[in-house]
Amino acid sequence: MAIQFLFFSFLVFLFNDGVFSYDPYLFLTPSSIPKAPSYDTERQSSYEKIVFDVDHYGVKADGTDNSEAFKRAWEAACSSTSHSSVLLVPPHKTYLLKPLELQGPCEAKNITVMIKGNLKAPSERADWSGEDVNYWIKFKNVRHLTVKGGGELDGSGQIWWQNSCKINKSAPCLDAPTALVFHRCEKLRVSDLTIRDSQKFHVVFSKCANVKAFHLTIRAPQWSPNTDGIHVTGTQDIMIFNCFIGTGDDCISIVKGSKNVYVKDIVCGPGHGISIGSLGKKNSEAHVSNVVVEKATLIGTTNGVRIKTWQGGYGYAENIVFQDIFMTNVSNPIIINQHYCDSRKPCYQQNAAVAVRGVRYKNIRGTSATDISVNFNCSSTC
Ligand SMILES: *[C@@H]1O[C@H](CO)[C@@H](O)[C@H](O)[C@H]1NC(C)=O
Ligand SMILES: *[C@@H]1O[C@H](CO)[C@@H](O)[C@H](O)[C@H]1NC(C)=O
Ligand SMILES: *[C@@H]1O[C@H](CO)[C@@H](O)[C@H](O)[C@H]1NC(C)=O
Ligand SMILES: CC(=O)N[C@H]1CO[C@H](CO)[C@@H](O)[C@@H]1O
Repeated sequence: MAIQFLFFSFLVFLFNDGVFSYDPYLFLTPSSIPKAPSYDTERQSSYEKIVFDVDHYGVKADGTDNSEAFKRAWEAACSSTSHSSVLLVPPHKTYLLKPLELQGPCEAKNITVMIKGNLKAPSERADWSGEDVNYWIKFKNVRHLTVKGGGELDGSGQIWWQNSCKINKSAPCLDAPTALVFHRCEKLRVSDLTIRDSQKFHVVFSKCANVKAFHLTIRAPQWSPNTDGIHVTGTQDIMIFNCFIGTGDDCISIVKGSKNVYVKDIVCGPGHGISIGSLGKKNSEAHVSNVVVEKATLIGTTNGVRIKTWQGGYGYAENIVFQDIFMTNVSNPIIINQHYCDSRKPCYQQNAAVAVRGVRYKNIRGTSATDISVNFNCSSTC
């Protein structure tokens, strides 16, 4: 069943004194509205640039692990005193990489990781034994970092999905790696890459600031568990634009500690849609504010634009704008769920909740796969 719907401009105000308004920016001060993306990040600089080609650091193309060679190349690029240092992964080759952490701070003022070739994760979970299972490739504490190049990162996630407790109901619930993690990176640009079949989330921005992520293609099968496309946590001033994301979980998820998040021109599906949350798990505190999602197209996703909170948390999600969004056959086009519960044990009734306030929906249209297109499932105290 496809139900036509069209919403033009309405504002939801929960957990507050029922103030209604039609001014889209009433709750956003001009400085809090993330700026529209500018496309001039590619400007050539006339500064000195030194290229470190991983092929010169002992890589093997025989299908064995190359992470040690990549680490040596990274150390050379990172400690270079040049203005601009480039770590090059040459085209037309596939490099097998075990879990790899590339750390700053770097001497080089600007560092570019130019991934022209393909990177492939091991297909055995044993390659993570004794390693941190939270990532496959991780950048940590790097400033002025650019990662781009047109190449592909393949997480070889099948073995992890099969053994996920969401797929195999008798398996224990264990963690799985995120394909590409950026932790505490500032002035970060990530673009022109394909990331597919991640073990868990595809790309995570954690405690980063000043980020642009664009021209990314992210793909995993619809049934793959927890394979969020882009996950934003504890990150401020981030723009995500011009991306194609189709996975088994949220296209984009924005969670606690994130502020000034601007999402534009996203094509999403299959998957669980664009999500703020989940927030407040295990009675935790969460704050998310100033989020704009605009010009998105969602196709066949289980949710469209969603805010999800667990019972019992505290904090808030506020100043959120969803506008100019088109959906086709989406099961829950507009949803706020304050009874979110994604655990094996049932969640019990609690009164506390993360407050949801100042949410604006404008010009959202398309078809719903169910006969409910707007679902506000509020906490018992709203
Ligand atoms: C499911 O998990 C159980 C417990 O870990 C394991 O014994 C079994 O082989 C798994 N089944 C499949 C189909 O992987
Ligand atoms: C619409 O979505 C429903 C539920 O996800 C699915 O069963 C159905 O095949 C979809 N219809 C079309 C035309 O894609
Ligand atoms: C709201 O969420 C609760 C808990 O998940 C569920 O039992 C209830 O059916 C939901 N209500 C609506 C209207 O979806
Ligand atoms: C192109 C680029 O990222 N340039 C930066 C290099 O580093 C200096 C100093 O850290 C920045 O001011 C530039 O913007």
